[in-house]
Amino acid sequence: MALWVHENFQNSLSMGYKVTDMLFNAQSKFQQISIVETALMGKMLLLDGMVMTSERDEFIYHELIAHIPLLAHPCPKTVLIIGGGDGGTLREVLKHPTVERAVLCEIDEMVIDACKQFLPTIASTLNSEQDAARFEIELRDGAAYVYENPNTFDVIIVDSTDPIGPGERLFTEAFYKNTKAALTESGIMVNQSESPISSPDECRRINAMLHAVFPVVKPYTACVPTYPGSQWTWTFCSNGILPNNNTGPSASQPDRVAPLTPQCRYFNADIQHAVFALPNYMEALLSPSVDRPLQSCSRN
Ligand code: AG3
Repeated sequence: MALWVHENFQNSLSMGYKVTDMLFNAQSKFQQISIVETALMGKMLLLDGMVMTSERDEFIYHELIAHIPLLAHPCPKTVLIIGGGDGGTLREVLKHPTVERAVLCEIDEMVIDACKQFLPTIASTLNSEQDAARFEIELRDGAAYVYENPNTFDVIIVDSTDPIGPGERLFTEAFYKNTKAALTESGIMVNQSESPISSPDECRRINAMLHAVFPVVKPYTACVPTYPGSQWTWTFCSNGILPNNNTGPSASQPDRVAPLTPQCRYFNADIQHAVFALPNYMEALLSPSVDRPLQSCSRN
């Protein structure tokens, strides 16, 4: 009998993949960690039964969460990744030659170890001796780490799970305030901000909290086929720097896009702008000027 793995999303939606091999399955101090080989999507990492990444579509998520903020910053040298234990975001961050110090703050060491062993293409940087001098790993709760490191990072990337389990505290206004304080003056924060199709209320709540903390809040979107709802969002936040800013502080940016593009499968100069184009339903969902109580944001 064929073996299948299903992500059962909020008891309402099931996404299933045919499994050809079970590579790792263990309960850590924090969560259930599974890595399976699937027939269609390659190897796949699940945490507490939720799909975190797959070899087939991971590049979309990891390239967008890293290159959008890094290219908007005039010269990113210090970067903090919160979560991201699979190493995919770190791999993209270190494609930027200005980055001298990247800190990967992951709460669960077992995620890192399992991905290093069973997802080597995603965790390539974690296994690389050549890159070792440019990154360090903090086995810590990201919320505590940002609180203890004010005014330190040019870019902070929150590569978290959903707002349940260990990731929950990474979706609070208090955490966003501490993240803002951990940024340098021209700093930029990007987080993964869920799906406007499968979690519209969550998307809107995250957006409203970010607006309460950051002067610039710009959601962007793309399709990540293995996530529930498929259509996904990330949110760019800063004290004033805008994404795609070709005048002002990021004027040198086209020079940085050209050498990056051949190293990417998704990202290029057109995508850098296009991901900020929001369909009308997302604009309405996320626009701060549309004053609506959260509960009126219905699913139909
Ligand atoms: N971060 C997880 C995105 C959330 C997916 N949600 C879900 N499957 N219910 C991905 C981490 C990859 N580095």
